[in-house]
Parts: sequence; C-alpha cells; structure tokens
Amino acid sequence: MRPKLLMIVPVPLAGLWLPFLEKAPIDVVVQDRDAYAPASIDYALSFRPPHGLLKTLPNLKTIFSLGAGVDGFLSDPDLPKQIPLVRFVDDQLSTEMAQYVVLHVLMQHRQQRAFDRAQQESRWAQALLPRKTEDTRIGILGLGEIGTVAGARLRELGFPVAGWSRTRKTAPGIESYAGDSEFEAFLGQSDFLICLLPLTGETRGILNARTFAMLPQGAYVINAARGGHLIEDDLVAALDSGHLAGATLDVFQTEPLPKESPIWQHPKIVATPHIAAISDPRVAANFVTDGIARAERGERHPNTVDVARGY
Ligand code: NDP
Ligand code: OXD
Repeated sequence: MRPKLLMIVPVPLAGLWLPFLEKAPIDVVVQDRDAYAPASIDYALSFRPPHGLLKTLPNLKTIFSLGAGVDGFLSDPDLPKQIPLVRFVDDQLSTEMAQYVVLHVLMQHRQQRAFDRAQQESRWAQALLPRKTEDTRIGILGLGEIGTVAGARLRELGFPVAGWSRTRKTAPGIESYAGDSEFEAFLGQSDFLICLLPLTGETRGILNARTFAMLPQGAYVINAARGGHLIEDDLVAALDSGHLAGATLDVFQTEPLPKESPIWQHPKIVATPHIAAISDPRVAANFVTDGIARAERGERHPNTVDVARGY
C-alpha cells in the first residue's frame, strides 16, 4: 500500500506543491478539498494546522513542517507529541533569509531611506556619510541554521558580528555569547539587533522595553523570526523616545498586520509581509518525499524537532 500524505494547507498553496508531490510513490489528499478517512492518513504536512486536527489522525507516522519554524504546531494543546515532527531546513531558505538581513542592515547602514527622501526633494545630500563598517557591531539572536549564514554574510562585508544562543558556538569570525548570563553583555555591544530565534516559551516577548534599554543609543532592530518575539508597543515607544534609530519587521503579532496598526505608517519602521524567505515548493516537496522514504525505512530524520525544548 502506498503511504498517504494529508496536506493541511490552503488549497491554492497545495496547488503549488502537488505537481512535485504527485511524482512520488505516495497518495496525496488535500484537507480542504478531498474526502479522506482519518485512519488512512500516514503523514501530514502543514505550517499552522488548525488546533486539534492532528490528534484526529490515529495512524500518523510523521508530521512535516513546511516552514523552518514549528511554533504553529507546538501551540496546539492537542498536538500528538509522540509523533515525530520534522521541520524544513534548506540552504536556499537560509540564503534568502541572509539576503533579507543583509539588505536591511545595508539600507540602514548606508542611509538609503534618507537618500530616497533627498531624491524626492531633488536635494544633493552628499554630507550624509555612513558610519564606519568596522565600528558598526552586529548582534544576532539565534545562531542556528539561519543565524549562522546571515552572520557569515555580514562578516564578509566587514561588520564585527556576535551571536547569542543557548549553547556556545565556534563559527569562524563570529563572537559567541551563550545563555541568559551573557544576554546583557551581548545586547550592550549590538548596534544592530537581528532576531532569528525560534518562538518558544523562553523567547516569546524577548524583544521588549528592557531589552531595548540595554542596546546602545541609536541601535536598529530587525525581526525576521516571529511576531511573538516582539512587544510591538515597546518597540514603538523606544523608537518614539529616540533611543532606537529604526526597525525592520517581517513578522507580526497578528498576520496579516491589521490595517489600523500604527506600524504601517511609522516613519522609523520598514514593514514587509512575512516574505523574508519562502519555502520553495520543488525543494520542499523533495524534502517531504525523502522524509517519507526515511520514515518507511524506520530512520529517525535529522531535522526532528525536540518538542520539549520547543525547536
Ligand atoms: P534553528 O533551530 O536552527 O536555530 C535556533 C537558534 O536559536 C539556535 O542557535 C538556538 O541555540 C537559539 N535559541 C533557541 N532558544 C534559545 C534561548 N532560549 N536562548 C538563546 N538561544 C536560543 O532555527 P533556524 O535558524 O532554522 O530558524 C530560526 C527561525 O527563523 C525559525 O524558528 C522561524 O521562526 C524563523 N524563520 C522566519 C522566516 C521568515 O520568512 N520570516 C523563514 C524561515 C524561518 P542553540 O544553537 O544553542 O540550540
Ligand atoms: C518559516 C517561515 O518558518 O516561513 O519557514 O516563517
């Protein structure tokens, strides 16, 4: 019998994946489109499944996350925790995330928004000089798959780079700060603070007034991880007080960002609609079919999430 995969994603999104998945020796059903018997499902694929749905599948062998972050699964109080949860890890995804981070560091570092304004006013703003790169210190929260790549790219551009993680790291050219006891020292030397952490019980709300107060005057914040990391009102207050110079946000407490949010119009915020990196359907379909083959052979997948740790 061919393994059966349930796609728990909006039908248009499923349509992008199906041409690749259907080439594999598996049967695919789309939750919002096809009838299926819950007991017939062997594998599930999703990003933010409706709470309670996964527990209705009694013969599930593995759950695949089509994103790198798995907070959309772990927030389900009925998640069947004994079933392996495997997350998407991909070099191309890390590269795109690094591009996003580099773009927004450079936009701020090279004062591109000020030059945009000057151009609109036909003003020759040659006095706007960038700060020295070697004096502009980058701090990356989370030195995992993505943080390490972003750090390496920024290092290549000449920025001093440090990272903060739970465990000590030895990435070349990146200064490692580890654990809560080194958090304040790490923040104190971060002219740019870039959040690339997973959203867990420990990291929720980590971008808050206290954290911002520990950053150097004029620091810039980039959050490309999850909206739950940021207390949005604290950010707006730190920007309005002049302590922070600006922020780039790709992720928000509520997505899509509500029309009435002050973030849209804030002059010191650059906002993008959760597009820092998008999982490529061809690569990700391959990841799922390979993952199913591994599971059928009884192998533990290397990207299996530590559910107790939260990432
Ligand atoms: P990884 O799991 O590879 O890395 C996570 C890093 O965070 C690790 O270095 C880990 O430390 C550190 N960390 C976790 N908890 C803590 C803590 N309590 N204190 C200190 N450090 C901690 O994740 P990825 O790099 O693959 O992805 C990071 C996040 O990026 C995802 O969870 C997702 O939310 C987000 N993302 C956003 C996208 C977008 O389009 N905006 C696209 C893709 C991902 P240690 O190494 O010591 O375990
Ligand atoms: C992810 C995302 O976690 O797209 O991959 O946010």
